[in-house]
Order: sequence, then structure tokens, then C-alpha cells
Amino acid sequence: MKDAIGRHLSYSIGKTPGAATLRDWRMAVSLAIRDRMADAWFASTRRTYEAGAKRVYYLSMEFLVGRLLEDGIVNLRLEERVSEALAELGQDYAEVIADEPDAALGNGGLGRLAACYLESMSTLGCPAYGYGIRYEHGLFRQQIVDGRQVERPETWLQQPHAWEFERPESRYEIGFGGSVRDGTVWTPGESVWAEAFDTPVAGWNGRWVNTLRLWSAKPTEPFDLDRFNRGEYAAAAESEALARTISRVLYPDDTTEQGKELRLKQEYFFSAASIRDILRRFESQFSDLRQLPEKVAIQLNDTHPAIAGPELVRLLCDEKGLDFDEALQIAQGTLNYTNHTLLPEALEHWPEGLFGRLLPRHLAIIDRIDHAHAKANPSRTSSVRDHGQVKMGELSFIMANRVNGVSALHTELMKSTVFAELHRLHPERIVNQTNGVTPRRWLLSCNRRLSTLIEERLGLGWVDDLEQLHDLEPHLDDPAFLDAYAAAKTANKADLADWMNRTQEGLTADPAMMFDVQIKRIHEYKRQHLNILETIALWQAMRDAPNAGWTPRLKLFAGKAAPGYVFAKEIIHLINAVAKVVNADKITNKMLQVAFLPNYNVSLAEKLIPAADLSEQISTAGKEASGTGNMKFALNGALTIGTLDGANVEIRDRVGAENFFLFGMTTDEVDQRRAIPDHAAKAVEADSRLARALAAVRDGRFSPEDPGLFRGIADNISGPDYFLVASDFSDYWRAQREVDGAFANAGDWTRRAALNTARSGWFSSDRAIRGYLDDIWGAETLL
Ligand code: BZD
Repeated sequence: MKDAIGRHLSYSIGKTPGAATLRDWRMAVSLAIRDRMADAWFASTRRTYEAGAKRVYYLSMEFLVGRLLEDGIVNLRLEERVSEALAELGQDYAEVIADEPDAALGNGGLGRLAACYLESMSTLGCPAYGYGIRYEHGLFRQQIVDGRQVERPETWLQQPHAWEFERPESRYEIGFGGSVRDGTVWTPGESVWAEAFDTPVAGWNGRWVNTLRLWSAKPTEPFDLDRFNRGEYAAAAESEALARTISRVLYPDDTTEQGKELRLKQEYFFSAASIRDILRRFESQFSDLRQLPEKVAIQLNDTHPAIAGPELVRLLCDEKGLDFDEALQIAQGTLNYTNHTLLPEALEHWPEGLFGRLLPRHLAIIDRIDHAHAKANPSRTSSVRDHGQVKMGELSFIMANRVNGVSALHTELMKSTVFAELHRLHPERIVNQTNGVTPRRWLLSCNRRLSTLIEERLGLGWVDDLEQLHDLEPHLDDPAFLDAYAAAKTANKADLADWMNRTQEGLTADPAMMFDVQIKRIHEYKRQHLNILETIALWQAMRDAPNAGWTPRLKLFAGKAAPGYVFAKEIIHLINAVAKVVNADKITNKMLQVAFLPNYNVSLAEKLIPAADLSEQISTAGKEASGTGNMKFALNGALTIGTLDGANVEIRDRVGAENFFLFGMTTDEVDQRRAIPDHAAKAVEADSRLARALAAVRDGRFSPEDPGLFRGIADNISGPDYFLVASDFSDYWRAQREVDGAFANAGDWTRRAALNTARSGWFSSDRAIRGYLDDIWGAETLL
């Protein structure tokens, strides 16, 4: 290992050890690790060909992979060798790992899920490719300036990326616009190249390695030499810049649908390149396109790649010469669609004018698909085209063999709400696949102390068979185990506290406090404002009775708001304003501290989750499709305070109701409550704590220099309050006081935390991927 690192430092990076920077060392280590994936990578490809196996293609606009070096080292089981080698080279292992920028090619849960699934597909030996976009700029970097979110561009590709292989020979010309002649001959008005970059994805033990193939947009005509020679330098580079715009930046909106032309271009760009690549690979091995559903399964990660359906039909008809009905049947046998949200504002639809201008042939194909579907289902009343819009959810549904939701509750709501009619027509099509998370990243590597303890008791079988964590339960009767479990948590908290106290002005975190953590995108339905309101009420109660024996708490928040989501940004501002006042209060600041940690990303999650005591999963029931952070917390021994929403329901079922703090309305109660006139005002009137906390927000207690600053938030909560913060407040307060009492009994708390770990094995993404393999893809694993 030492030689391999040294060789890469000299011959790949071109530095001597004396001149090498931390980045040079990190690049050298990364290349040495990447080398060791190569043979298994080639072998995986060879085995797949030889077996004539079905391949799985996971199409996703987002892959939120985070750092890759530690992942590679851990999965190849090279930790000791790398840390020894680095020590001998005079380098610090942890520093080298931490030098890597996150690949933030995703917004949140949907993108992170895709990354966990890729890793699990490799662990299981499922022949698979991830297909996405190689964004030059990932999700923006969040700065907090005077308490407010400020977005800065993210620049991970400004330094060389160690993990990818450029494949200039794998490129496709992707057209846009233009016209259609004779009904089928599409002549695009402009085009760009989609060029492939491949990243190997190694599974546990490095036995199987799949490929993440990301497309980068390149101009078909590099630059205009004539204009350049005339001195028109900017104009000469214009078409080049325009082409590259397509893969320039990740859209930062995770819930509101934008309807921007560039977004549709991105979607078509990567879907079309992926479909062509899939057909090319298929045809290099098989001759009969009717075998496609037998040999290929394509998973659409939400509707963002939905245009892959019409594109596949187009290629089969217009280029391969199949008739339409056969092409449609093949496509429907190959495609599947995962839905990640029921929020109406997030369901993708495109104005048909824009759509038809950019993809004229596809619009015609969509109409034919829709007509064919309507003809086969005469009782259908809705259609893909509706009020001048093209609805991508409907399109995905009718083009898919299987449609799935991401938690049991979410799947049932899909059936009864957005897809009610299509479900009636196709009752077999919707299936559930509850989300999962990879235990390699989300326990083994992010929580060394706990995973070492588990290894001492159980060995390492749980790492790729996470239900083995059940075997921890007998150890809960061993006080030494519980002590060690508690010690691991405390040490994780102490590390985090040290780091926060160094970096967060005004904060004094003490590992003896309860670490109460809410980390996720900032959104009204996730109700960070419910949490901060309870924080305010708690602070007020503490001031009233400072000696009432309060359980000391650190309230931690982190998350990004979409740049255009004004209310979410105000919530961030309020949290920071509350933190400033509360942390400085001499009466309470030993009992209550508040922090908003900037720039939440995968790496920060890896620091926070192992140190959490309490996991906040407090969405308005019916709105959080699943959640995956909730699973990571439970696995790492945080207890959940949560509503009956998304996968919380299943987490509670598994860890036991007595180890989960439930509060709030159910989905049915939410609907009923909304129908009550002035529901929020009534809730405020009924709860004096809530009224008082809201008054403090409204009257400028946290913004003395601008007393009206947060009035909008207070008015929303006591007025329209669509997400029912006010109506759930009292029960949330009650549950939080139950948490206080439980935490005060340290021994019992540890037991309940350890039970969360022992009973969370089902939430492995390996289990989820087995579900997809069996129920959706019909594919075999080759390990
Ligand atoms: O997907 C999330 C849901 O909100 C979670 O409940 C669920 O656990 C995860 C994984 O299934 N949805 C997203 O993260 N959505 C996005 O990030 C997104 C991105 C672009 C456009 C629309 C939504």
C-alpha cells in the first residue's frame, strides 16, 4: 500500500513527498484504492456477459454520493493497511479522508437513496448501472450570514476528481427542437454531445463492482474560428458555453416544480443518452429487441427521467423499424417508476408548447401512447395531456411495468389519491418498496465506536446481513454491553461537541446534554418551525422555573432551503435568531442550547447521526413519503420523536412503540382538522404555551433591532397553517416532556437506544434492493 501510494504520488500526481500537499496525498491514496477496484470491475462485467444476465439500469437526475475514499477503503477492507501506510508516510488518515470534497450531486433523500441503492446492488452482485448527470456544480454551498442563508456555488470539479474515468469514445449526439417530417423523421434544430464519465462502485468486500455512468454535455461544434479571428471572442465561444450549460448545475429545488426549459433539456439529455447506451449494450449481446424486457430492467427514479419512455419507443419505431404497438409493449415491459412524493406542487408537468418545441416527435409519441392506453381502458377519464400540460406522473405510470412507493403508508396513499384511477385500472401495478440505507456507510464507517462494539459481540456478519443485529438483544442483559454502548455514544457526542464549540460562535455544547437533532431539507411539511416553536416554549418555561429539574438539551438543526423558497429561508433565520438569544441567556444556557449548523451535506450527516440521542421526524402526516434519515438515526441508537408518517410507521412497528415517542395527528385526522374553520386560531387559543411562544416571535423577542421581522412566520402558524403546526403543538410538547423524563433515566434510555439499533436491521438498502429484484426487476444476482 505504501509503495502504491508512493508510486501514484510520483507518477500520477508528479510530486515528491516533500512537495506534496494534503490534496496530493489524498489523490495518491484514492488512485491506489481505485486501482484495486479495477480487476473486480472487469470481472463483474465479464460475468454478466457470460451469464447472459439481466441488467438493471437506475436512471436518476441525482446521485448524492458524498465522499468516496473512505467508502472504497472500507468496502475493500483496506483500512488498516491504508492507515499504517499513511502513518509511515507521515500523514494522518483522518485528515486525508476529510480532505475530499463531497460529490453533492443531489438535493436530499431521493439522491442519497440512489447512492445507497447503487452500493447495495454492488454488494449483492446485481449487474447494474447508475445513469445520471455529471453536474459541474453540485448543490449550492450554504453560508449563514447574519443568521440568513446565502447560496454560494459549489465547485467540486475545480479540482481533479480521483474516481472517474472519462470515456470520450462513449458519446451520443442528443438533439433538441427542429421539426418532424412525414410523421416520423425528426430533424433536431440543435444538438449536443453527451459524453460518459464512469465511476466504479464497489460493494462490500470488493467482490462486485458496478458502474455509475454520468453524462457531461459537450458542444458538437467546439467554437467559431471565423468569429474568433474577427476578434469576437465572446461570441466565438457562445455555442460552446450554451451546450455546456446543460450539465452545468444541479437544480436546487427539491419540492417545487420549476417548469424551466433548461430542466427539461437536462432530463431529456441524460435520459436519451442512457437509453441509447442501454440499447447499444443490449444489441452488442443479443439480436432480438423483443427480448429487451427479459434482459433489461430500467428504474425511473421519480418522473425526472420519464421522457426515457417515449424516447425508447421512438428509437424502437423510428430507428429500429418496429411497429408502434410492439415498441410500446417492449418499453412497458422494461420500464418501472418510483414515486417519491405526493405533494401536488412537486408533481412534474410541462406546458405542451414548451414540450412540443423542444421534443416535437416525443409529444406526438406521447399522444399515441395515451390514445392506446385510453382505447384499452375505455372507462378512463384522465389523460397524460391535460389543460395544456404534459403530466409526467401519468406518463410514467402508463409506461411502467411496476410503479412503487417508498413506504407502506405512502404506497397506500398513492393508491387512494394521485393514482387512484390508474390504480383501479391496473390494480397489480403499484407495489411498495420501503426505502433502506446502506449499513456500510451509515453504521460501519460513520460510527466506528458502535460498529467496533457490535463486531466484538457479533463479528462482522451483520455488515451485509443487517438483520443479524437482532442478535444484540441478548447482550442487553449484560451491563458491560450497555455501559460500552453508552460510552460509545458519549464519545461520539464529545467529538461533535468539541468540533461545534470550536466552529460555532456563541455555542457551548456539553456531551451530558441530550443531543436533539433535526437534519433534512428545510420545508414547511417537515416542520422545523414546530421544533423551534417548542424550543421557544421550553426556554420560556425554563426561565419561569429555572430549578424545576429540566433535562438539559442541545437542539441541533441543519439543512438547506431551496433558494427561491422564502418561507423556508425565514425559518432558518428564525432558528439562528432564537439560538443567539437562548445561548446567551445566563439563566437557561446550561439547560438549553440551540445551533443551526451550516452547509448540511452527507459528510455532516455522518458526523451528526452517530452523536444523536433524539431524532426529530415530525412531518405533517401524509406528507413525508418515507424518510431515510429516520432509519439512519434509529440504526445508530437515537430514539425517534415522530408522527405516523412515511417509514416512521414501520420503524415504530419494528423497534417497538415503547421505544419511540409518537405524537400528532394521523393522515385522516389531518384531513379532518384542515376542514375545521380557524383550526390554527383554535389551537393557539387552547394552548397558552403555544400562544406565548408565538407572541415572542411576533413581537420581536428574537429580532429586537427589527421587531416585525418574524411576524410572517407567526401569522402563518396562527392563520392558514396548512401544515398544522399549531394543531400538533400541544401533543408535541407532551411527547417532548415524555422524552425529558425518559432521558433522565440514563440506564433505561441506553437500553432503548440499543434496542433501536438491534431492531433496525430491516432498514438496510440490501433488503430494499432484494425487494426490487424480486418484485420489480425479476433479475438475479451473480454472487
Ligand atoms: O425522497 C424524498 C422524500 O421527500 C423522502 O420522504 C424520501 O425518503 C426520499 C427517498 O425516497 N424526496 C426527495 O428527496 N426529492 C427530491 O430531492 C427532489 C429533487 C428534485 C425534484 C423534486 C424532488
